[in-house]
Amino acid sequence: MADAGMLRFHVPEPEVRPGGTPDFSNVTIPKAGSVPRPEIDVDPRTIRDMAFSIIRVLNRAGEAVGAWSGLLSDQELLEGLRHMMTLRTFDARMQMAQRQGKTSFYMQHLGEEAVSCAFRRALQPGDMNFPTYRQAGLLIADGYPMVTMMNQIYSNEADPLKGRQLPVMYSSKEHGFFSISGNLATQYIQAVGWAMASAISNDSRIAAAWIGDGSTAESDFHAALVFASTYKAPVVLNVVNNQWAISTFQGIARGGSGTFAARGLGFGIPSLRVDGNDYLAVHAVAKWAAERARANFGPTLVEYVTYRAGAHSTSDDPSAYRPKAESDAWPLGDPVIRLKNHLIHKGVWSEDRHTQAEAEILETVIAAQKEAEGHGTLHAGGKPSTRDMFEGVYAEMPPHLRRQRQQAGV
Ligand SMILES: Cc1ncc(C[n+]2csc(CCOP(=O)(O)OP(=O)(O)O)c2C)c(N)n1
Ligand SMILES: [Mg+2]
Repeated sequence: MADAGMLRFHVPEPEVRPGGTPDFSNVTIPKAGSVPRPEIDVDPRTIRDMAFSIIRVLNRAGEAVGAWSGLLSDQELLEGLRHMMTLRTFDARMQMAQRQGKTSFYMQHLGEEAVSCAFRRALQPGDMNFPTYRQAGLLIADGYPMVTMMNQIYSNEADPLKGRQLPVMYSSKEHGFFSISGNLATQYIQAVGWAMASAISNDSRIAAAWIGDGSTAESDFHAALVFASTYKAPVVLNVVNNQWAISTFQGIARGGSGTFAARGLGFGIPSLRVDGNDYLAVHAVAKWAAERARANFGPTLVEYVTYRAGAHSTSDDPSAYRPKAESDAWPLGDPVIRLKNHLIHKGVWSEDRHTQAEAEILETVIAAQKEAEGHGTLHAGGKPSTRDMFEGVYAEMPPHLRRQRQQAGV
């Protein structure tokens, strides 16, 4: 018997601190192709071990292997590579625009591009995502205009949200992208509710909920799992485990649980883990989960194992809380390089074509940026009108806002 009488308070500690040597020896990585692909009507009790493994398709040699491979054509994979490269370039330009004072704030996806870009491909028109701020790939991969995204980031006169949302909090019903809520984890209850409504009205559209590792500690996450499992809601429950929640390491939110995916097991929800930096694996698992939802088998919880290579946002400096070279040590590599190598291995891509594509994409992003800046930036050019601040939110404006609008003279 240990320490009878003396209680100790437990706080999970990260493996390393700034100045230390990055250490991911606790991340067990199964071989690509080693995890079987069950039928979509599988009894969840028989696949519990999948919540502790990692589904991977791309191996170190750049080959696609195993039961989860073979779903996408070369053309689709080349398109996927372009989506991820576009998102990365878009991020780099907008990050720079923030430093130049053209917007107040930006959040990038560096290292996580495969998750949202590949997921989008598993959905159908009319399906609805309830995203966080780190899934802009859902829009890029669905052909949403970059200029419109930039207009939102600049809060300029062409911003469809008219400056009422924080930069990067896009919204597009047509592209299945529900208005982003800054209050994290609300996405889960909203998505499950939307999915239940879709089932109640005998519709065919499914929902996708999005949450980060840190935000799973919110009670909304757990409440959503209760409803999703009880009513077998047609929803894909995505957990993006990028190892960090601003400066808090994933072990705090995960606590004593083996994995985030394992949270789903107590609810009887099939729960899988997937290599989030493997475009093919992300797509295959997303498709499996979407098919389950569409066939009335209910929710699937998917944990994407990835790494946030950049800062949390333009307001964050990760050198204060993690070793500088930690992202280089991340064992699942870089999603863009891995898909590029796969396509080169298949003989449908080359280093030269990649370099050329990078230049073309940069040119397209710069052209979009010029167009958006023609509509204004944070401190220059066109702005939404003061009147916009009062409109489009309430069906009937409350008296105190009516008074404020009068005071503002609009
Ligand atoms: C309910 C709520 N609590 C706190 C915050 C402040 N906040 C913004 S981002 C963030 C970290 C979230 O980390 P994670 O869920 O892992 O997502 P990631 O940023 O890594 O994608 C926090 C605490 C918030 N936006 N909403
Ligand atoms: Mg996180």
